[in-house]
Order: sequence, then C-alpha cells, then structure tokens
Amino acid sequence: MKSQHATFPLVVVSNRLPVDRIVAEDGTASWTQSPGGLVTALEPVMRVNHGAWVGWAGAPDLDVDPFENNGISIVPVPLSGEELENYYEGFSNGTLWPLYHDVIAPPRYHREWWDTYLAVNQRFAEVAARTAAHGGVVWVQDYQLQLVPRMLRGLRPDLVIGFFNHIPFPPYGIYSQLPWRTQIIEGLLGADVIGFQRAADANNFTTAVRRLLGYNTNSPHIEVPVDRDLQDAGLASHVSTSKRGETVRTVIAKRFPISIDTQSFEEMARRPEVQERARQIRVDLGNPRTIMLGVDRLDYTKGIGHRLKAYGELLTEGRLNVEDVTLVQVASPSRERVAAYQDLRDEIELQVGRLNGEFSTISHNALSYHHQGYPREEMVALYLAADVMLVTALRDGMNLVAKEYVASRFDNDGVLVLSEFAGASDDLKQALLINPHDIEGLKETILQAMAMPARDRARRMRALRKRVRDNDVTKWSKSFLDALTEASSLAHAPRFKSIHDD
Ligand code: GDG
Repeated sequence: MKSQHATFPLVVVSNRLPVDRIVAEDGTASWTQSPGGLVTALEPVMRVNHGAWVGWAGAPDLDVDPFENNGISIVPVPLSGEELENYYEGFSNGTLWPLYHDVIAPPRYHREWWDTYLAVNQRFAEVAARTAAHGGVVWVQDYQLQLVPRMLRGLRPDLVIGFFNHIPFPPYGIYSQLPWRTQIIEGLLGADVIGFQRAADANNFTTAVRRLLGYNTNSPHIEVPVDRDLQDAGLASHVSTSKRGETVRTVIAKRFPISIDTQSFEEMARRPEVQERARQIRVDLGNPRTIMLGVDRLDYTKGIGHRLKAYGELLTEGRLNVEDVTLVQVASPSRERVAAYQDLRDEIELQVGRLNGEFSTISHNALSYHHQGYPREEMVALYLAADVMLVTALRDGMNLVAKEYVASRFDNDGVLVLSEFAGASDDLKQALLINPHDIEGLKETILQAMAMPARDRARRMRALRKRVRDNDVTKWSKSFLDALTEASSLAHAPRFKSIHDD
C-alpha cells in the first residue's frame, strides 16, 4: 500500500498513462509524453487545475511513485503480467472489443478474465479515490474501466464523475450476450455524465439500462435510484424524487463526438519540409496519377481486407492499372499478443503478397504496405500526398484518421472515402460515404473519387474542413467538462476552472 500523496481537483483515469518510459543504454530511465489527441486536449485544462492522470505505465510489474511531467501529475497503477493477460488482452480486447464492434470477431467469455477485470477496475478506483481532492472531478476513459465509476462513487460519494466511451456501444440484441451485462451497466451508472461518440451509442446504452434495470429514462436523462445507506448517512449528492416517489440521482448519457487537434495538423502540413516530403513520396512511388492511402491500426474492425478486395477486383477487371495508381497501406502493429490479431495479420499479408505478386511491375507496385508505426510528420506527408483517402471501417467509434486527413488538406484537395459505420460519418457528410460490405459499391466509389473534377473536390474538402475546424478536440473536452461542471454545481461541489476562465 502506497503512502498518502497529494490530492487534485481534476483527475483523469485511463488504462494507459500519457507517458512512455524510456530506458537508456546505461540503464537510466526517463519519461516522455506520448503523442495523442486526448493528452493534447486535456493538457491545458489539467495545468490550470493542477490535474492528475491515473493509469498504467506501459510495462508489467512497474511500480513507481507519482511524479510530475510537463505540469501534469502522473499517478501510475501497477499491473502484473498475468493481470494484463486477463484484464487487458483478455476481457478488454478478447471480450469487450469484439462485442462492442458488432461481433465482427467472436467475443470470448471467460470467468477468470472477468474476475481480473473486476479486481483491476477496483485498483484503478482505489488509486483515483486516493488522488482526487474533496468535491473534485474525476473523468474516466474508455471500455477497459467501465466498473470504475460505480466503485469510485462507493468510495468517494463527494466526487463528480464522468465517463467517456471511445468505442461504440452495441445494440441490445448484441450487448445482451454479455454474461456480466448488468454489472457493466451498473458500473457505468456510477458516473454523473456518460459520453458516447454517436447518438446511436447513447441510445443503445439507454435501451440496455431500461431493459436490464427498468430505470426511468428521458433522453439524455436516466434516473438512478439512490442507495438507501448513502442517503441515511447524508452522503448522497444531487438527489431528487422521481414520479414514482423514489429518491434518484439523474445521470446524463449523451453524444460528445471526439475530435483532433486540428490546428496542429494544419500547421504541420504547411511546413515546407513536410510538403517537400509529400512530393518526394509521389516521386518514390513512381509518379502515379492517383495515390490512394489507408492508415489504420492493424485491427479487424478497420475493414482493411474489404478495401484490398475492392482494389484487387478493380485491378483484375482492368478498370485500374498499376502504372496509374498505387495504394499505400500503413497498418500499424497492434495487440500482437491477441490470437485474432495474429490471424488478421496473416490474412492481410497474404492478400497484399498476392496482389503485388500478380499486378506489380518492376517500376510500379500495386500496393506499398507497411506494418510499422511512423512519426507524425511522415503521416501528415502521406495525407498530403494522398489523392484518395480510404476509411473503410466495418465499425469504428469515431475514426480520427478521417479527421486528420481533412485537417491536413489546407490545399482544399483530396477525396475522403468514408465508411458510414465510422462515427466520423455523422459529421463528415461531404465525404463519399460507403458501405464497406458492398464491394461493388466500394469499387464504384473508388473510381468516382479518382475521377472527381478539381472543383468538386475543393467544394467538398472546404465543407469538410469547416466541420473539423469548428469541432476540434479542445471544444470536445470543454463541452464534456462543462457538462461535468454543471453536474458539480448541482451537487454543490466546488467548480473547477475551465481553460476559458480568466
Ligand atoms: C479508438 C477508437 C476513436 C496510426 N498509425 C500511426 C499513427 N496512428 C494514429 C492515427 C490516429 C490514431 O493513431 C488512430 O485513431 P483512430 O480513431 O483512427 O482509431 P483507434 O486507434 O481504433 O481509436 C476510435 C478513437 O479511439 C478516439 O476516441 O476515434 O473509433 O477505435 O490518431 O494518426 N500515428 C503515428 N504513426 C503511425 O504509424 N504517428
């Protein structure tokens, strides 16, 4: 048990801390901030509020004391190798991930995975409870930690608690498979505000609450009966009496679509060396008329196989020619210890090998495939070089790649082909929207994108850019934190400062 440490008015809790541990050759360790939209968005507000970030440090059995990094207090939660196998690779990525993505892959239900998920969530809740100041705000992130809100409320009824789900929430017919479906719903309802990417996700959640618990709902509000023990002890905050005469807390469940740090992508794209790199990429690819691009974590939800199938058929049918077109696919390594991901890699690489074997010439490759991660600058150069961006996810909470492509195209050029099953399609209506299961439709849309006149490309891109400029990640975090502030003022807790306060 760690000694009592400082407490903070704003605490973010996520599976992974926003820092990476670097060990030098001489064995000395240091920390660097890992790049990511979430930390970029939350950094300013956390600095102003002396915020703390609770999470796992990225290596098994690493037990380090809290420390400060870039003005944010970092509070590590240690996890053993076995816990990571059961809680992270097992329950989070072998059960919840496929279940929440419409069972694209079969979810696996193991009681020992669940037991560890419960124990690890309890540990996160305890660390968060020790870290938050009286009346403070705690914002829990994502599907690995769905039990934390309720556990935390039990430990610290004075807190204002938010939860944001980065992935979809499935329809009840699918969700109801989960043997622990009621516990998860109850876990989430410990929060005051529960955020989802799409209105459909919030609706699915609310339906599950009604079906499983029978609570009164009036979107976006859910009435959650308050534990009588807490009431008697005077510990229940923000309660009212429902029409049925019960004492209830009101929980808000609604859409808060996440975004990116739009400005930083545009700034990077405007840098002369990034533009030069984009030109060089085109030359290195043999100066094709059209460069198409896919950028994804190598994940079965991203529809990479569907994309390759459509592209391969267009080549086979002679409707595309490798002298004119190249598809660059960045498939960054992901969850490599989970069996389904190893199988997916084999399948995709078989497809890539076949297409290149059959269609590439000495001077032109059908596919330029990369199973590696790249620096942000290289990604932006690729976005700038790509005439057509292919986002063909079978199911995706949001899909930030689609927004990053748009943010980078300050030249108002390029065509975004976007799956209607990605949350981003709610906002980015000026993209060419596709159903990735409809291979014929996808093929037609690829050809349409390649043939689109410059004026139409510019018109669509300008409209897309306005959406992404007007709705960046700072606006997202502000609207979520504002909803929490409102909940906190109702609960008579001290209001924490927004970055927009003087
Ligand atoms: C989850 C949800 C939701 C990828 N390869 C490289 C690289 N990336 C970056 C992209 C983008 C991020 O990773 C991927 O974000 P996505 O949103 O596309 O997808 P997930 O990783 O599945 O994220 C998703 C998101 O959470 C946020 O709520 O949108 O639906 O599944 O930023 O650029 N970045 C660099 N090198 C790479 O090789 N530098």
